[in-house]
Amino acid sequence: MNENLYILLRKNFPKSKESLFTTTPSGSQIAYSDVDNLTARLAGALRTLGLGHGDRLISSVEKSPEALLLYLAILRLGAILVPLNTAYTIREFRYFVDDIKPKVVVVRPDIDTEQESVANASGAKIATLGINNTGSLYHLMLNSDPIHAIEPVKTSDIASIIYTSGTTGTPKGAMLSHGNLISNAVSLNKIWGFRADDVLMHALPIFHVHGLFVAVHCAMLSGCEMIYLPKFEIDMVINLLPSATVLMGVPTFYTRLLEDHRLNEQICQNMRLFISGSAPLLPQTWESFLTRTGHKILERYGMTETGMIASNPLNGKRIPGTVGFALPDVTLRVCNDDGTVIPTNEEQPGILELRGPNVFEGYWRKANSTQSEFRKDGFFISGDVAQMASNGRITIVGRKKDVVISGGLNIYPREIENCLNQLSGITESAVIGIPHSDYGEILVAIVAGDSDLIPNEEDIISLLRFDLARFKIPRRVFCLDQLPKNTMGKIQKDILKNRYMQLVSNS
Ligand code: MCA
Ligand code: AMP
Repeated sequence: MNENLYILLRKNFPKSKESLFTTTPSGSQIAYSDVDNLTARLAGALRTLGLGHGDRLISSVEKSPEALLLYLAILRLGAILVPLNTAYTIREFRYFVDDIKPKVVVVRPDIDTEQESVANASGAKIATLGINNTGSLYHLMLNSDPIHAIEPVKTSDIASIIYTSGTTGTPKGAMLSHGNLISNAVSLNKIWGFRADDVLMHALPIFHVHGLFVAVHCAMLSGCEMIYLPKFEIDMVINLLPSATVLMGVPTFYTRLLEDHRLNEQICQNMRLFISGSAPLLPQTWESFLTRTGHKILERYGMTETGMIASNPLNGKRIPGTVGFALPDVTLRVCNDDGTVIPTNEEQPGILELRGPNVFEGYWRKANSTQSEFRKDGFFISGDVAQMASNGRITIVGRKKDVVISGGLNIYPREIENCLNQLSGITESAVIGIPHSDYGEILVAIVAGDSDLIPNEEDIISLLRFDLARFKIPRRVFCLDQLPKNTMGKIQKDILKNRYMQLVSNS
């Protein structure tokens, strides 16, 4: 079925003029009846900037309803959205611009001159977009002819490229097609029972699959309202929870809610569903949430490259510590490292592999990386270690890949180690994840080398901040004479984890 995702979303807009698409805590509202017109006008503005079918647009803007309309306008044109975390440093921003070669770059109205010169050097057109209709894109929209036609696309045409850091330390752009996004959206909307009278509390960032696709598509396919928050801010969430029916979040949302004495059954009385994903939800968080609110959090599992893969059931048993069953159309198997399938009745842990219409089209300009993550029969190798029960229920028991998940953000140690190894005196480093009650895991770095030359902890952290977004900065840096290694010369991160666990946890 060749269909532009926007057409599918639009088919489900409610007919009533009053039905709201987004409301914000500051009181701004967008009605579904205005979305088509607004996005047609934004598409006109983007076309004036030269954006067309298959062209890439990088957006590095604050979360706002306007930024969501930008996404929809890009879909309409058959162009490709590449959303970036605004926390990225200029070094990171330059990498993405060089890799993507965008036709248009959209940044905040208070654009810094470094970003401007990076975008200029790439030959891209620059526009700005802020909250409350600020920025040059809005003015362009007022002066451009709307484009009402919707670009026909093929199922495999790319709608968005989302960066995910790589185990090599180099971020890779996962190309997600209209077909990928449609299949996942339709499945999730159905299995989670979304309906027109739902009100989704949207507190996630919109530069990841979770906030941009999983949450937004579920809401739009049922034509329901979103309480659209700039970020997860506990007072705002607690105050608005009584007006919501669904919350989608990372485990940190739930641990922060539990830390707040105002969380109780009463403020959740209109809620029908709490969904968690992007990182493991601890069973004790699940139990405490049930005790405090009477709600069983529904945990699901996914990846940038695949969208959602498995989910606990809406009706049926939600088991803490498990991520439920494969989504419709998704085939899962658990394999040994060499790809041989472990029979389900053995219930042995192995690498989870999957196939389905949700699986991405490959990494942008990285054909070799793409090839190495697929089996010959088309199964994608997730890198997560899972166990499948004989009824198909999946438990994620670990990760084969060296990644730390902090507050739902995936951080690849190699990227930070590469930066550390360039600092004076440091000959080798290891970045590890230490369990943390708020973020799930936090980063700790251990460096070794010439102790006379190695900068002190504070200086190392300051130096890293030039290169890395702040969420990638280790909380602590320790210096050793030597890092522990096995007989093959590989750094033994498990030994380091055990050693620093007690010292650092929750500091
Ligand atoms: C912010 N900081 C972090 C994180 N977020 N540090 C580590 N891990 C984080 N996740 C740092 C900031 O740089 C800042 O550092 C300080 O913490 C406070 O920043 P603030 O903005 O106040 O952050 P926060 O309120 O603590 O935010 C935590 C958060 C947020 C609410 C958990 O990170 C969040 O919304 N995470 C969701 C991420 C997400 O959507 N993940 C989905 C991707 P300093 O003080 O040094 O400046 S995975 C995905 O899409 C797949 C498909 C899936 O399965 O869902
Ligand atoms: P990302 O690469 O940012 O898309 O993150 C995807 C990774 O997050 C997966 O490969 C898992 O390691 C992890 N993940 C997502 N959801 C869950 C979950 N419910 N439980 C455990 N890990 C999860």
